[in-house]
Amino acid sequence: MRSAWTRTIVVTLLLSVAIPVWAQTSRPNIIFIFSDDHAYQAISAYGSRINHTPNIDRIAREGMRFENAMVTNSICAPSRAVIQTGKYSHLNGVLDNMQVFDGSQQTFPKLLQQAGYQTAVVGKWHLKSEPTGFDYWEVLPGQGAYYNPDLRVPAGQNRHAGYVTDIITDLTLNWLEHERDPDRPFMVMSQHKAPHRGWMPGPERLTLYDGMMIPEPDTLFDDYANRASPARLQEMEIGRHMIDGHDLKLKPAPNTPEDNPDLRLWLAGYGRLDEGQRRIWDAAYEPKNAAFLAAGLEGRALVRWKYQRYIKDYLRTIASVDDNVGRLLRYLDETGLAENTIVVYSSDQGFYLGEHGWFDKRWMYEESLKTPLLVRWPGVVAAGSTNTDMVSNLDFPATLLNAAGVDVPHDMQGRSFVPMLRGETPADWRKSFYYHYYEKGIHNVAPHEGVRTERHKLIHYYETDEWELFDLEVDPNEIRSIYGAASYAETQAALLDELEGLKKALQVPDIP
Ligand code: SGN
Ligand code: CA
Repeated sequence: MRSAWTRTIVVTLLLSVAIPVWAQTSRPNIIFIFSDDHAYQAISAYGSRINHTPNIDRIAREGMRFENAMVTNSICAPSRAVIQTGKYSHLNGVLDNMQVFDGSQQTFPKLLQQAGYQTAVVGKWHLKSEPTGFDYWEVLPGQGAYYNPDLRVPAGQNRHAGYVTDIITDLTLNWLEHERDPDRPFMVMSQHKAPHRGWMPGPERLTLYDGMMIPEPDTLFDDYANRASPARLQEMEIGRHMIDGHDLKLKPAPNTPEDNPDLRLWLAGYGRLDEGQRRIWDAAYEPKNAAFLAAGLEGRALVRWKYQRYIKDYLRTIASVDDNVGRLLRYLDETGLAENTIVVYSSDQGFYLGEHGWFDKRWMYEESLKTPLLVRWPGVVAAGSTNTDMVSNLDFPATLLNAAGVDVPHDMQGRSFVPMLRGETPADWRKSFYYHYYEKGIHNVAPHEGVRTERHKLIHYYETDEWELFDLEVDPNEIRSIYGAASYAETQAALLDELEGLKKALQVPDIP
C-alpha cells in the first residue's frame, strides 16, 4: 500500500518536473486595458463628480483600486516606454514624445513570450518603432485618428471604417476569439486613443450631457500666485490656449486661408468623417454652436462655456471607452476566461479637467502625476479592496511578470506589487517617489524633477532653478508653495536629501 502511494507520488513529481513551465495552463491570462489621458477624476470608482463609468467600476468592485498610482514622467510615449521596460526614461531612452523607442531592448512582453505566453497589442502605441515582443500587433500610427482610423500591421497599414474605440475592441476580441492559441496563456494590451485631445465623441455619444451643467473644479480660475514662474508660463489654459476648430468644434469660417493651423486641425478631425458621420455630427453640434455664437460670451463666462464644451466631449469619449470595457468583460464571462484572467485598467497618465484652469498633463502636480489603476484577479485580489501605497507605472512589468510566475530581471527599476494585490504591503515598500519631466515644446511646461512622499512634494524647475514645496495634507490643490518657509525648514531639508538619494539609487545622470 505504502509503496504504491510512494510510486504515485514519485510519478506525479516526475511528471510535474517534466511538464515545461509554459505548458501549465493555470498561469493567469492578462488583459491590459489602457487609455490615453484618462484622469482618475473621470472614473466613478474614484468618486468622480462629473460622470459614471459602470463598466470600469466593475473592475474596481470585483478587484482593487489603487489610490496612489503614479507615473514617472507624465506624458504619452515616455509612460509607454516605462511600461515596456520597467525602467525610468533616462535608462529606456524615451525622455519625451519625439524620441524613438529602441525595441531591441528588454521588454516585459518579450519575457512573457519567452516563458510561453502568447502576446498581442492593439491600438495606441506611440513608440514610433515597430512593436517587438508581440505575436500579433495592430497599432495606430502616431496619435491615430478617432474616425475611420488607419492601423499599422507588419505588412503595412489598413484603414478601418468606424469609430476608433469600437475598432480597437473589435480587433482585441477578434484576436481572442480566432487567433489565440487556447493551450497557452495570453497577454493582450488593448490600448485606446480616447480620451486624448481632439476629444471626438463616438456617433452614439454625441449628445450625451446636452442640457446639463458639469460641475467645475475649485481651481478653474487659478491665478498661479504663490507658485514658481512655470505655472504662469504654460500654454494649456482652457481660457487662452484652446483651438476653436479643433478643441471647441467651431467650424472655421468659409474664407479661412489654407495654411491656417486651426483649419488644418479641423480637417484632420472633422475632415475624416464620411457623409453619414458628418450628418449626425452637424446635427449634434450646429444648433449648440449657433446658440453660442449668438450669446457673444466674454471673460469668465467664455471660459466657463469652453470648459463645458471641452469636458462634455472628453467625457463622451470616455463613455465609449466604458462601453467597450463592458464588451471585453462580457466576453470573458461568456467564454469562462474571466476566472483565470487578470484585468488591468489604467491610463498612460492623468489629466487636468479644468484644475488650475488647465487641460493636458506633464506636471508633477497631483492630477497628472497620478493615474488610474484598477486590477481584477479572481481568487487573488479581494473584491472591492483599495490600496494607498505609492505604486507606479514603473512597477507594471515587474508585477505582470511576477503574476505570470516569470522571474523579474534585476535591472528593472520597478518592483512587483503582487503582494499588495494579495493584501499585504512589504515593510520595505517605497516611501518616496522620484519624478522627472523632460519635454520642451508644446504646452510650454518647464522641465522639472522632484520627490513625492505620502504628505509632501518637492519640485525643482532646474532651468530657472526655482523650487516648490507643497504640504498635501493642508493644501491638496497645490495652490500655495511653502518652499523657504521657516516652519517647513526641516521637512524641506529632509526632502532635498531624499531627492539626492533617489537620484543616486536610480542612476539619474546629472542635468547637463
Ligand atoms: C498632441 C496634442 C497635445 C498633447 C500631445 C501629447 N495636441 O500634440 O495637446 O499634449 O499630443 O499628448 S493636438 O493638437 O494634436 O491634439 S500625448 O498623450 O501623446 O503625450
Ligand atoms: Ca497620453
